[in-house]
Parts: sequence; C-alpha cells; structure tokens
Amino acid sequence: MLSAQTSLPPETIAKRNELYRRLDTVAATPLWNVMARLVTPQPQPLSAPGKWEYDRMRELLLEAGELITAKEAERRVLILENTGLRGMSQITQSLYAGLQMILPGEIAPSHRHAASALRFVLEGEGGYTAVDGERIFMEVGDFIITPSWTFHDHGNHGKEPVIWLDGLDVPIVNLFATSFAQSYPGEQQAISRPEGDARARYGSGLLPIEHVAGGSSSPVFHYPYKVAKASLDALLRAGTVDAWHGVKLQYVNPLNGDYAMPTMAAYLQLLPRDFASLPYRSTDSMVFCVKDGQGESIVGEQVISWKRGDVFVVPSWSTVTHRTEGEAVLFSFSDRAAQKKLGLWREEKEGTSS
Ligand code: 1HN
Repeated sequence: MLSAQTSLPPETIAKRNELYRRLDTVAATPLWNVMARLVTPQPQPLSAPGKWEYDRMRELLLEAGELITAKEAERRVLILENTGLRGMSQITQSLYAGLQMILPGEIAPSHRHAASALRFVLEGEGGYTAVDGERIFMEVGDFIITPSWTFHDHGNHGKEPVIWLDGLDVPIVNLFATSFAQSYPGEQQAISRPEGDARARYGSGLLPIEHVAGGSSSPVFHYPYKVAKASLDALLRAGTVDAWHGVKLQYVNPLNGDYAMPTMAAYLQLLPRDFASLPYRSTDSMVFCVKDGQGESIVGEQVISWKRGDVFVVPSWSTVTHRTEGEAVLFSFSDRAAQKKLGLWREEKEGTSS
C-alpha cells in the first residue's frame, strides 16, 4: 500500500488523505485499505497452539477452593485463556473452556442461559449434574451436555473434590448478541424425572412410539465413559484404525445422528500404542483433553507433549500429528457443528492411509 502511494503525485496523496479524514467523520472507511486483512486466502486464527498441564491447574483449583465457595462464585472455574486471546475468556475465537471444581457438600446453584455447555469429567466421585428435571451422577470420563436454555445445577455427594472440563459456545452467542440468562428460583431445580429417564426414552436404540424429533439438541444429556470406551476398544480389536485419527467417534443426538448440540461437536478417540498419525488440518480449532495415557502432538511448528488431564489447543487450519508409545485416549471438542451448518467447514488430509 505504501510503496504504491510513494509513486503517486503528492497532490493525489494529499487529496486521498483528505478524503480519508472526511470519511472518518461520517464513520466510514475505504475498503481498499483493509481488504487484504478482511479476506485472507487462508484462515488466520488469533488463537495459538497451547497447553494447560493438569497437575498445575489442579493445584490452583484446590487453592481457589480454599478462598471461595462454589456458592459465592456461582461456578468455581478457572478459565483457560488462549495466549493469543488474553482477556477474552476464550480458548479459541469461537469457544470458551474452563476447569471447574466442586467440593464435597457444595452446590453450584441452578441457572440457565442461551449458551450451550458440555462437560468432560476428569476427577472425583459423587458429583452430580441436574439438567431439565433429571439428576445424573457423573463418573470420570463421562460426557455431559447442558443444552441452551436448560436449567442446570451441580453438587457433590462424595468425599473428594470433583473436577471437570467445561466447554461453552459463549463467544458464538455473544458474536450474535443473543445472550440471555436467568437464575432458578431456589438453589436446586425440582427433580421431576428419575435418574436414567432420558437414556431409557431416547438413548438405548429405542424411542417412545411415534416420537417426533424436535429441538436442536440431544434429549440424552449423559454419555457414560464406559459405554464410549467399550465401543473404542471393540473397534480397535476389529482393526478400524484411521491413519489420521486412530479410532475416533463423535457424540451424537440419537434422534437424528447430528452432533449432540447445534454449535459444538465432541469426540472421543483412542490412539493405539506406537501410533503416529498422518498430518491433518481442519477449519475448526480443536480443544483436546487427555483422558488417559501420554503422547506428543505436533501442532504447526510446536511440539506439545501431554499426559492425563492436560488440555491443549490446535488452532484452525494448523496441521496436527499425534504420536504415542502406549495407548492413549483423547476427548476433544470444537465448533465443527456450527461451521458445517454455515457451509464453512473444510478439512485436509495429507498422505495416504494405505
Ligand atoms: C456455566 O453455567 C457453567 O453451569 C460453567 O457449570 C461455566 C462459563 C460461562 C458461563 C456459564 C456451569 C460457565 C457457565
């Protein structure tokens, strides 16, 4: 832009600058000065590759546990902020993530909001979440959703801290300026359905007769780890190992096969022992959380070594490969569900799987 300007007659430059000044006074600006920044030939994510070590984050959470109650905090969460997006409460440009802890006897009071939330349980027994009138107890590795505008509260009937990863689409909701939120009248919502009700109705390969699917999220809100892991193990034994992903499954709405929620996709994947994946990239920035095992991922130029509980980020269109020695299990989530609905999603697989 500058080099082009220097060859222009000085009076043209002066007249242009005068035009820009007057445009500024009417809250307008010339496209030709910003077009290359607005419309990039490839994704230019603001998020950077990064990792949060569980051991360190757990220590900080326990320290927070001594300084503030779940009730005072409403939710006792340490937000995982991407280094490229500090101060934004974002782990990627479209998603929020945090580590939440609830201590024995505590209650995180019931509320609802436009944002959809997902949880992946990392530690502790006896924690529960109530969603839409049903309470379920959470076990380590379970995947739980609280769809948009459903009342939800958490508690801990156990003897130890319960810790999980939260993922929310808050930045998407705020991009559209569509945020609403409400407290429930009372700490805990009324329980109207027995534990397992949603699974019995919708999540065991059967449905209530002549059921007509409605709503944009899965009516099943609890996806137990033992069920998911048994499927991964069976597929590994059957030799169904993808060269880019290992054995990878997505959490779905059993009514229509779509993702469990309209904005966020979530996955569980098993990387076999001595596995080295082929290079992969997609337009959805991915948040990974290590369920078990250890390994190394190369994200763009950066090597990220990981172990149980760690969270790491692969930004949009960054090439990623995973390497393991022993078997590992990774949970992950992204905004792929939203990108696909908007017709924006792309992926690229390098090499061949033969
Ligand atoms: C929320 O409602 C929870 O219910 C966790 O556990 C994290 C972050 C932002 C907004 C709402 C929860 C949240 C949140």
